[in-house]
Amino acid sequence: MTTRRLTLTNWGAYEVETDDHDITAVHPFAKDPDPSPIGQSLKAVRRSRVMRPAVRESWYRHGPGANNERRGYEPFVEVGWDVALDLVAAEIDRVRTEFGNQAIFGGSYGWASAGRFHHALGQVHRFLNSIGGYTDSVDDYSIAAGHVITPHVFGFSFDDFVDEQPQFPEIAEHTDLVVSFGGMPIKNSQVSYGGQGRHLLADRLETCRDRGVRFVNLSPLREDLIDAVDAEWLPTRPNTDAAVMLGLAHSLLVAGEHDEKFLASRCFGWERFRAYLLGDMDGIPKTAEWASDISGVAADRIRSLAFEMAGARTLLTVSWSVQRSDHGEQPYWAASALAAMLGQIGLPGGGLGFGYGAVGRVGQGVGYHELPRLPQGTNAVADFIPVARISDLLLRGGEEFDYNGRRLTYPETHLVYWAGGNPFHHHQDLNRLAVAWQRPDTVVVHEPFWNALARSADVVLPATTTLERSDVGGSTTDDFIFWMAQAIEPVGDARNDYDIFSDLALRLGADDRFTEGRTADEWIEHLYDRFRSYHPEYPTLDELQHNGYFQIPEAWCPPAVSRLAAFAQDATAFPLSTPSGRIELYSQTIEDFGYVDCPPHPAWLEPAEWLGNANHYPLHMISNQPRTRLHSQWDHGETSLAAKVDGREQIGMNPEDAAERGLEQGDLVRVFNDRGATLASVAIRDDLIERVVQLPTGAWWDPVEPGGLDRAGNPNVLTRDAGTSLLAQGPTAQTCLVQVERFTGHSPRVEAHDLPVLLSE
Ligand SMILES: Nc1nc2c(c(=O)[nH]1)N[C@H]1C(S)=C(S)[C@@H](COP(=O)(O)OP(=O)(O)OC[C@H]3O[C@@H](n4cnc5c(=O)[nH]c(N)nc54)[C@H](O)[C@@H]3O)O[C@H]1N2
Ligand SMILES: Nc1nc2c(c(=O)[nH]1)N[C@H]1C(S)=C(S)[C@@H](COP(=O)(O)OP(=O)(O)OC[C@H]3O[C@@H](n4cnc5c(=O)[nH]c(N)nc54)[C@H](O)[C@@H]3O)O[C@H]1N2
Ligand SMILES: [Mo]
Repeated sequence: MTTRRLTLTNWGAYEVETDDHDITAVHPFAKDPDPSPIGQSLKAVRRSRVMRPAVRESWYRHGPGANNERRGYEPFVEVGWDVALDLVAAEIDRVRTEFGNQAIFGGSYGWASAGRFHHALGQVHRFLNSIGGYTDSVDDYSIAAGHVITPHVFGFSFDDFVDEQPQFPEIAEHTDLVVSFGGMPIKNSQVSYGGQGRHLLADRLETCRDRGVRFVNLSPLREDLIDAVDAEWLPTRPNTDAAVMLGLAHSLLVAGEHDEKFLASRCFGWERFRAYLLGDMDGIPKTAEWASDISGVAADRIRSLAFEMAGARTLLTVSWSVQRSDHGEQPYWAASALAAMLGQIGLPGGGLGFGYGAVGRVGQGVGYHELPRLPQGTNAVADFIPVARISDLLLRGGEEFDYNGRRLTYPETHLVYWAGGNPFHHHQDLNRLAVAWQRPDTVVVHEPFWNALARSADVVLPATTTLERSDVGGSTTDDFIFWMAQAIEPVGDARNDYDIFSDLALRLGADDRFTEGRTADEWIEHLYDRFRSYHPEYPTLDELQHNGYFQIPEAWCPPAVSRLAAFAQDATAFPLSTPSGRIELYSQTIEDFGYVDCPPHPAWLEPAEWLGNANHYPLHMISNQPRTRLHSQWDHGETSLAAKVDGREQIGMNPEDAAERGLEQGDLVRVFNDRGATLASVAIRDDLIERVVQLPTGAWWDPVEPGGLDRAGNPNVLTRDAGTSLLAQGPTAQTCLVQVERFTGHSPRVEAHDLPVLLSE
């Protein structure tokens, strides 16, 4: 007999069809007009699974710290749950007693799975808080530089900025011209943190086009803005956006097309920024010609575009990827200054917005609403790292570092605990991470799958996937709430993160604090009932379970009110929370930090690696988000595998660059630089500018030996591990030069999805 049950993923809702045992089909949620193909990969739920708790052989036989250099390359001993939990509890207790809780790194960054209760990050943080605390991480890989620079410029948080920026219905109605740096990739909007009921971006963009909105796409890749909007593509060299923005700003200034009144009444530091544009300080006027030399965009087009922007209701958009680069704070600040010069910030459909298309919720027009939430407790440890400083933390314990005006110290780390993220996916310079990873005494990981993170652990505890448990699902800026019904029994001996932590908390004397006496199902009921006691208009849990989902009426989550609109109307009554009360085009605060790599006004700073200094490694690699998966999740599923060639990723390459190397479609190539090398299959594409190659993220890291060739096409063996600046310390994956050559050796089989060698006790 087959049964269909509704579930929710970070890329949308699906009905999962099962027979008595297996998933037989996956059907997109009927209300979703544009479902993501990634859902089909859920059928691989039994592949590459961690079936039983497993302990790295040397660690098992000789204890913490034994042969750490073999992490990632050793067999595992499979053990029973009691043995594994005793080992982990004893090790946590040893580390916290001998070194203190700051010696436990539990930042555990990652996307995990949808679900309000069974969310691995919420679970691991609550657990570590209950046992005395841990060193945490702040910001994220998505938008770290944006998080840190936005409050300096606008006086409120980046997340609020994104919620309050013009939404698509408003853009369709009011905007004439959208000038987009980095585009609005539809494939990216398929994903949303916590999941969403409907995918609407393609439809929203088409509505804009039908209403006559004109789109300009400044990006190295044409497909970043869909053809359906008839966008004008201005091919732009990677990491040169700040220069183009400055060239546009200079063009406005010298033509007198800037809004003096807005700059005088709504901005602070215009004189300083103006002097920089004119070259008063460095002798370099930031002319359209200057910007053209750097970016490759024609000077005439920069000038004419500036005038078009001044003459129309213009929305400037900047993708999140643009700030994931060396000095990534600058393009965001420069865009803010350019929008200020146009004087349209706060006007309907005008001004500036970040990350339309980055994830589904951006610009969707659905306001914030509450959802059940697992309390996290409080962390007794004050130490933290900016999230992308993980290798530095492990390599430089005891050393000081700078972050947003603070001088902090990396604690010494003895134990790393990870649940719900994959640093061997997300971090840059994986060969460096692998060296840093040898430092701690112990690494504990909860994972459903034998990916590179699980292989690089000492103790792997098998976790269930969404399909193996029930939960309430939804995200606070989507208009659906789901009952995520368990579809299959747990695979192997997998357990829910919550149940694993409950048993550990019991062993560590924190049972009451962690569980408060509730089972997982009791928690879900408790959290939902408490949520509903404030919102009696929502369905009961029984009703939700019965109907599968609930669509929240529009009136219950009105779009956020724009503070910038109020400020634009009356700057005295509604000042911004910046030191000046205005938009800061110059920041005394940042000046006082005295950072050599973050000037006090928007500026163009040459990136560490870009086409302007590509001597040794001549190609700029864009490692963007994969169309066929969420990061590294379900890399072993059918949607992901279908886009690979011989099990490895395809690298996009311009026909000229391919011809220069004698390469043809499907050829096997080695992509390399000083940091590492990986294999990929050539995909020739003419929608990519010359000297730029594109290798999506997410292939499970598959090195032949420590520090050696990666077989699967993981771009993070090539990317550089350095912060955007001392201000944000954000990741800079998009600042990366490489070389590509034909691989002439014997083509090694990709082993990424194989199981490690498993021994019995
Ligand atoms: N080169 C390059 N690198 C990048 C980026 C880039 O643009 N270029 N982008 C960066 C960005 S923006 C991000 S957000 C990061 C993403 O990096 P991550 O969020 O770390 O990547 P995921 O692959 O989503 O990792 C989630 C892990 O959680 C596991 N998991 C899923 N559900 C559960 C569960 O219920 N319990 C447990 N215990 N585990 C579970 C999955 O199997 C998977 O291993 O990558 C970053 N890395
Ligand atoms: N299908 C799918 N969707 C996803 C994800 C996924 O894993 N899979 N991950 C989600 C996550 S966690 C995040 S944070 C968002 C990220 O959203 P983004 O950061 O917007 O995504 P990317 O795909 O990294 O980059 C988008 C485009 O930016 C362009 N670009 C790169 N560097 C530059 C530059 O220097 N200048 C200009 N002008 N353009 C540049 C590239 O051509 C690239 O295709 O995506 C989300 N959406
Ligand atoms: Mo992200």
